[in-house]
Amino acid sequence: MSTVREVTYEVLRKLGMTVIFGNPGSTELPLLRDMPPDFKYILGLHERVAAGMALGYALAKNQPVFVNLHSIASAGNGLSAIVDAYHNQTPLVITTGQQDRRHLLAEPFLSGRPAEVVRPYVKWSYEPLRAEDVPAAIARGYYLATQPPTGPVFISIPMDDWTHECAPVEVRKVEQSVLPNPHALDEVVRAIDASRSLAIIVGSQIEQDHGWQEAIALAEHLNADVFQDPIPPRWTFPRTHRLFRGGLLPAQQPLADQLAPYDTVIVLGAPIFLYYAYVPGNTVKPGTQLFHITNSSYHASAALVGTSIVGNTASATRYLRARAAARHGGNSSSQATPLPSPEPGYPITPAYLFSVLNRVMPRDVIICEECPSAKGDLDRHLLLDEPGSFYSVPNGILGFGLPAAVGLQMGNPQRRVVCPVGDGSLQYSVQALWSAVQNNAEVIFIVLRNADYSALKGFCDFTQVGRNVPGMDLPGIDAVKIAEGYGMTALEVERPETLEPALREAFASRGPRLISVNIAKGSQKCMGMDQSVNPPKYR
Ligand SMILES: Cc1ncc(C[n+]2csc(CCOP(=O)(O)OP(=O)(O)O)c2C)c(N)n1
Repeated sequence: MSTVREVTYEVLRKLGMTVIFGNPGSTELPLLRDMPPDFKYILGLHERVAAGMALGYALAKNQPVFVNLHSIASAGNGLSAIVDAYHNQTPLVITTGQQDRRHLLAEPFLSGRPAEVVRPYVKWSYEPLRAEDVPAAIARGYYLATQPPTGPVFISIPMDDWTHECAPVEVRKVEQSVLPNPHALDEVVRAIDASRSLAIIVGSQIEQDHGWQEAIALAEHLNADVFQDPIPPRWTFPRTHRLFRGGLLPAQQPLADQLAPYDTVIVLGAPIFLYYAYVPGNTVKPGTQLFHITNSSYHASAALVGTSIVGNTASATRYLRARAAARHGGNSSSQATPLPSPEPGYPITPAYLFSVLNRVMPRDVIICEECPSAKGDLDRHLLLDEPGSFYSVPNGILGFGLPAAVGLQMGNPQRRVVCPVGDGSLQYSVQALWSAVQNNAEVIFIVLRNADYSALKGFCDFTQVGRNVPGMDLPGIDAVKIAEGYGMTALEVERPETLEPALREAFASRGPRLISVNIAKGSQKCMGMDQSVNPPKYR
């Protein structure tokens, strides 16, 4: 008879989860000992990093990834990455060790209730009742994680379970695609055909559902204006496409104002809507018809207005294109005007940094972004047209960027990953630099060093909180020395004329590296919004 441990490795192998991201402790050692040679263990020096790299790897591969954390200790430390995976709809099968069942009642050292701690942010949280249920629970977790809306699951495993005898577990095929109801889509077709001005809002599920080409084909067929959803976790439409109109603002009234010219709006694969600042108003102008096509019944239930249709977004898009009449002549007077080139002033501005990066980067580069006050400049200046080009996180927890970039690079060795990261954001998962070096993940980390929390200062101005707030400045942090301490090649850029050579040299070289760019402090805007949107006042 095999053991729980042996059957588990067999299940993981059959499910294609042979890369394990983790941080070990005593409660995991009975699993990790003598790991089969076809498995690879990727160590994260902090659980936020281990689970965060797994998240990036799963995003790159578009398939579930196995994570092995350490007891309640890791469940806490890794929680923010689990929340990221939840909001990014990323399938992860996360396990932690638990103390030996035989004395759990006495609450020994390292025992805890990790399954309860993470429960709100996973699709399933479980501690098997019997040791021999462990492999089947992992398989069940996999099936749940891959069911739209995809997301993380969590299993806590007592450390004595691995040596128990266990029968083999059959790995099943579970087909997860859910087709949207054609009758509901026919209503959208009728609305499109009757509409005089049409907008399509694209969201991250288009990539999850492999619908990139379908979204372009639909937009071209309908000559519709296309907007990216607010605070997007992915870019899901070519940035230089003639129909692309940019991103939506993350607040009610400003967003409704952007969509005011349209009588019909179709949201494809995004929530309705992700807001940040509270600027009350309409979701869309009264009278505008809104249709919401989503693979997430959760998003459908949370939408503020409109008709939601749940199902695979790529199938829905194909259906609409096949049935709606082609439209000629765009709606829009809002043809994008070319951006003026930012000046190479001193200190370097984020806009200049990104305009130079856009000039020198390969067109298939992958951007993994975490630069709060410079988000808008990045959005305007990086013009990428390939699928899978942009990753961020739609929940505002800092620490996503570095580990996700490493995981994305490991899962995409043929495309270079660039991680523009704020000097504050860098500190929330800085140990990922070590993992990049150890795994030769060739990420180019670009630190935007403005020596403060500019986004927060911007928010203070935006909402009239005032600037008399503690904890806003970050003097005395040398990202170059930190990176070098982890074994990474790093350099500082101070003058605008040295920026382009530094970036060119980074792209020409192999291996990970960090470029710390001293930049001007952020503006008074908040995610692209200024005082004209009538922001809330917290004073
Ligand atoms: C884990 C976490 N802690 C704190 C915050 C609050 N926060 C939002 S933006 C920000 C500043 C980030 O600084 P930096 O990365 O240097 O970017 P900048 O604001 O300077 O552009 C902070 C601290 C957060 N979002 N997440």
